[in-house]
Amino acid sequence: SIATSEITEASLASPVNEAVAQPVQEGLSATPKWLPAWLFYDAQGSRLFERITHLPEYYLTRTERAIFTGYADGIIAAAIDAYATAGGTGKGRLRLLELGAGSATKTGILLAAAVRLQDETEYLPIDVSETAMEDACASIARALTGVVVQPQVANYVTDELSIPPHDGPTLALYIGSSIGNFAPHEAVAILQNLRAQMRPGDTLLLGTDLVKDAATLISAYNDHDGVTAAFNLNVLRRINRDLRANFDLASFTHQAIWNAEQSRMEMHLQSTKEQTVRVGALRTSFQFDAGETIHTENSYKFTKDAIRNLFTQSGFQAAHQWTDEDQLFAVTVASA
Ligand code: AVI
Repeated sequence: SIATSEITEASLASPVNEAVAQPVQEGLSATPKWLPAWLFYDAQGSRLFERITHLPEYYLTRTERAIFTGYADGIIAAAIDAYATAGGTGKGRLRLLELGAGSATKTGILLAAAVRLQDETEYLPIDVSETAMEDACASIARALTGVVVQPQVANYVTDELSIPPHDGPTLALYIGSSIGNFAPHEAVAILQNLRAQMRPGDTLLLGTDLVKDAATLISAYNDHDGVTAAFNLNVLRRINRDLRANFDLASFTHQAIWNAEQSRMEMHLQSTKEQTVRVGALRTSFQFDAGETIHTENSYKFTKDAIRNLFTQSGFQAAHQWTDEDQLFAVTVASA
């Protein structure tokens, strides 16, 4: 009967994921088309990103890790010194705060150095994803017994931060070139949000990818095994699933472009043919010309001057900087 089919259809239709629906509607209606980069990180996308971090072409993760391994004690000492220099009088030990749940291995290097230098350390990761944070916290707690973990679920991009007070210095970590995925004005806003919660003598450690030759950059975002291509295309699979769309992944190709003027790597998905894609949950069809692209990600690359400017604009003073010998990546500690 009609009644039965209506009930069935209503109960089978999954609720529309509004957080995904709104930006997809907006981005695919725009010219040129775009999608927000955070859409990459569903379960499959997070696994693909983890694989990217192990690729020979993707020098970022291993280079930052090598900098931490080589200079962890100096980094922790810089944070403790900055507090003393600012006249900090709190009796508590250095606390490490992290924007993003972080890769436990990289953060673990700094936490291990903090524990070595001062016995016990508080670790406060802040992330939107409770699951990502549970995983990170579990492996930190397993590997480092001297670390007291206090996770906080919050969106540091869209919401005002609220960091619990601490009777001693805080070193905030924003590593992995995560800042690079935001437009310059958004990057400043994120750091200002953090700055507003910091007290004199607190410090920020920022991991930034450096400007280098185009070939090195392009191969880091277009690897031989096609893992980055799969990561980029996965956003279409996610939209198919979350919004009942019918993207044919085989008719889009991965593009990685160095935009020297804007100092950023860009990822795009290019439609190989003229086609129409239906997004059921939006009750909308989107038209693609042959060769038309969707801009899916920016990854900004910094000069040392650009890093200094970013700090100045957001109320920090760069204090110490460490790089690898090939000047691929920079780790900078700045004080509030
Ligand atoms: C997470 N983020 C810093 C990565 C980057 O390099 O911008 C994401 C990524 N995109 C392609 N490969 C890796």
